[in-house]
Amino acid sequence: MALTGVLRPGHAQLRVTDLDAAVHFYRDVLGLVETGRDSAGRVYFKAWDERDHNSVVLRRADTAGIDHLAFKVRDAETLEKFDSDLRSWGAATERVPEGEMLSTGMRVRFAIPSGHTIELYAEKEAVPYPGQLNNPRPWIEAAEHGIAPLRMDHCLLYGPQVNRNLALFTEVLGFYLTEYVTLPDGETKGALWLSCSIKAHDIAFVEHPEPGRLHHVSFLLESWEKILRAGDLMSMHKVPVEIGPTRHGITRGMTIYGFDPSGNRFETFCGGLQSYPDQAPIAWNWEELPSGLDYPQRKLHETFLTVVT
Ligand code: M3P
Ligand code: FE
Repeated sequence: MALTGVLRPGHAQLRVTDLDAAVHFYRDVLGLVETGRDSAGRVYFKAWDERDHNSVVLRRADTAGIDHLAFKVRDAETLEKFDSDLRSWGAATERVPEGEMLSTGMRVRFAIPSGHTIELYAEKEAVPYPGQLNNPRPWIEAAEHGIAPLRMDHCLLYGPQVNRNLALFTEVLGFYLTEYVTLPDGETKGALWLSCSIKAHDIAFVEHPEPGRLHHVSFLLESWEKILRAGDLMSMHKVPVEIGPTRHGITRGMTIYGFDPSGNRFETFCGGLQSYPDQAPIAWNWEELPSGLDYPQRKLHETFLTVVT
């Protein structure tokens, strides 16, 4: 088996200011499947085609944003090894016991230099839909409810010291750099796309003075047609759309960005490059950032660099 270590982004716990409005958005407009509510009032969702119990967890709070992004690792032994490697690197880890989140095993929690909380875990209950693992249909009725992405795919996080994040993710967690943007000095990396798989990215960072900010959580769709359908649904439900439908130069993905009712940005996207760890990362010059973001329009949408939660 080639894929070891960190497997994928597993779940994002988001803060929302109005839980009912958020549940309506994530369930009925985005089309995630609600899988549970816990005694702390958190609401759990998965995408219809995901197998594990949850990939988006909503918590009511006074400000929007991301509490933590968690990655699933291969097994318990791998989790122990990462815990000790993180400590050796100088990251203070703590353990969140099994059961603190529904259907989720023990998590190793740590802060990264950009001020975000990252977690690793090895266990999450699989809850496949009937027939998913035996002669499955290509889609089920739930795949037509709302935008209905296949999975939660990646997050873009804004904060300081992204080059220290780069060191942590590559030296300790086994990620590799797929693309980056250099600042006007032509050297310093100001935006980074990192993969732990063959995806164009599993996490990305942009240098930003305020720590711990969420730029977007992204959800995978199957095709450009599904992106256009998502745009129709966003308009039907008066979801504020920021950019798109268009194509990124960076990653080559096709995309729409919009905002949930609390102001957290989300992305629905499809396609994009596949990556391998032996390939040199793709560099983008600062002046080309507009085409990196929106290739057809070559437009640096100002809100993209300034609006975060
Ligand atoms: C994505 C993505 C920029 C491109 C962002 C790309 C900052 O969000 O999913 O590929 O130019
Ligand atoms: Fe994205």
